[in-house]
Amino acid sequence: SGSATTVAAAVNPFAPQFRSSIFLLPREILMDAANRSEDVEQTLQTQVKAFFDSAPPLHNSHDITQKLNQFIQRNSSSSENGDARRIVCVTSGGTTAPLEQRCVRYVDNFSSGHRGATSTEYFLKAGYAVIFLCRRGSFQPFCRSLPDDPLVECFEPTNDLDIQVRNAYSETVKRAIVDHHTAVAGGHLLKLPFGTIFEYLQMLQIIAVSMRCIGTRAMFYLAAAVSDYYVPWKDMVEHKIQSGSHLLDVKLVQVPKMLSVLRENWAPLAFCISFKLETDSSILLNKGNAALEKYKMHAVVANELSTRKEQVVVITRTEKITVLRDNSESDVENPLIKLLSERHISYIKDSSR
Ligand code: 9Z3
Repeated sequence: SGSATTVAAAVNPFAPQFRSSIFLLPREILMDAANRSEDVEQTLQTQVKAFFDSAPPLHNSHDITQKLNQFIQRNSSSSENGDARRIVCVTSGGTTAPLEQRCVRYVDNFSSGHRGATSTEYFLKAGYAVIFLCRRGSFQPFCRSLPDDPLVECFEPTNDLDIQVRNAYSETVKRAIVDHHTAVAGGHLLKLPFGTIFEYLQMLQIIAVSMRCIGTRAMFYLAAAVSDYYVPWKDMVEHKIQSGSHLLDVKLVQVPKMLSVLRENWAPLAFCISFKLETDSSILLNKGNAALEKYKMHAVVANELSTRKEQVVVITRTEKITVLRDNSESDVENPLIKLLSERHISYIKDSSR
């Protein structure tokens, strides 16, 4: 029928009425796509500039840069086996987006910091030096088996009002203090705390730029839960928002996607791993794949909120590997860090060919 012919023609680009456009179409599409990706790139650059221009400057950036340079230098001289250490920046905990400049209220992102703290311990075990960029007050390496209120629960006064470790905690406390001291005093662990999204992204940039000099020996393991939206500093009210109206009208702007900036500009040779968190497992792998493509990560670790301590999926361009913890006593981070460390070694070797 007539209408059937029309449909066939519409889907058949070789039909006579489409012939003239057949040769134009691919080039037009390409040009259009190129222009669009240039536009997207420009928009991103503009958003990134606006973000950093509007951010309240870090008050201790000089001190942070100095600590970083010393740390990187110390871990770049050859060890006993002749190799310089690999260095990983582990980000951990959630960033906050303040609603007031003199901040009383903020939007928070869920993350206890357990993943980052535990991973840091296994990275140190695997021979890495670790820059631990963590949310102030979140879980810390070597301290995760201590009770919530360690000072009053682990210690007790003696009869002459000295302090001693309670028997039940003596092994846990000793191990935490010795392991932590070994890592920090040995110069293999540098802890840098953040609170807001402004602090986090400025610090991540300083770290990435400082790590550029070690090339492929650098790894980024981005486990922090980073705000998607923020109030630009210049649009933020100075004082505490007063209650009174039943509608709080705050305009949140999208945080520019810094993962691509990290990969392309800040640390182009580093091995980069980002995390994808979802609560709906049916969309998790697709979202993980999309992040891998979009941000050109070397691997994406996909996890679902309720099972995140038992299993994760590592997605790379060629593989999808489910990583499970061995048993309820062990950590999924143990096999995960082993796998990522191996992949990092291969990446360094392949890049030096
Ligand atoms: C993660 O997915 C982490 O594994 C968790 C760890 C935050 C779930 P905990 O700290 O939990 O042990 O309690 N981190 C990334 C979360 C995130 O916000 N990812 C963004 C996204 O999924 C990309 S940067 O869109």
